[in-house]
Amino acid sequence: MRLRPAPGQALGAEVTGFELENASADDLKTLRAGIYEHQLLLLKEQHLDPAGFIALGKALGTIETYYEPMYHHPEHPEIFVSGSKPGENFKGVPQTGKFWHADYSFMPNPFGITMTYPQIVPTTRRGTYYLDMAKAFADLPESLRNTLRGTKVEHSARRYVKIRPSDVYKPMHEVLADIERTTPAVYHPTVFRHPVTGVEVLYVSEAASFGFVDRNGVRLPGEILQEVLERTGQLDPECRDPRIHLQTFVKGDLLIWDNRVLVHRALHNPAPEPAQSYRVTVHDDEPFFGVEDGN
Ligand code: 7UC
Ligand code: FE
Repeated sequence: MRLRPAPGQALGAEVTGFELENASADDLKTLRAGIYEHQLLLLKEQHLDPAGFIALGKALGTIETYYEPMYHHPEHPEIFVSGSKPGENFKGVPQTGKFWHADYSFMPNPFGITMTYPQIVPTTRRGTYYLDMAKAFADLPESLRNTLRGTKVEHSARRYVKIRPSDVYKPMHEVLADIERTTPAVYHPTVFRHPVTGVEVLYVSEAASFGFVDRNGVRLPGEILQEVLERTGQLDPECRDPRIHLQTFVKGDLLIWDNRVLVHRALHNPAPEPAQSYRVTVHDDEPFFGVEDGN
């Protein structure tokens, strides 16, 4: 097994020669450490069946099964299926994650690690954009960093939850009320220290963040959220900020990333080309929010 930082890239490392069946305890240790050191790992030439992909998740921690069954693989609910495969009797949800977000940030207890394993890779325009929110925080003006430290940020799924087949013909207000019941808004630390690397992470995304609340429960002006999103490069639909990394992949690639520090955004081919990706998400052994920065 070999782990090499991606040359000339802002983040990421490539892992070759990793085989789960033959991995030693040391290999798994290297893999786990690599997630936090490089934020994004690209494992080459993987040949895992669904059970093997789940086994890899279990080797990294405790699997979180997605709360909405519409995404579940029919035989393996631990696998979230994005996209669909023609001719198969199950379909995943097409065009997932086309917005800046951290997975499960709208939940009370998000997971630290996301893995995706593309099964059908379209020929063009398919990849995932990544942005390091520790670096983005460090780049903010000192006064803005001080304003954000010690605040909470409201996260909700409400903007991007997808209509389910069972929602058809329902009045909109019922669909919206159901979203608030199933995934009530949560208030997370806006800035926390990563439990492994110790860096300060800015936990804000365009898709899920709805504003900041100070220590006394007073809401900060909405313009502050706009400024933070603007300065971190999340408002440009073309994703031109030089800090944004576009990860492309070929069949056999398996991506593992640090879901605390990276926000990501899927790039989907708008053409109705077959595309399918499996996802397994994992709680590592560390508290998600590490130590909250109260200064
Ligand atoms: O369909 C989707 O884009 C799924 C998204 C709303 N949630 C992914 C997650 O884990 O947060
Ligand atoms: Fe995602």
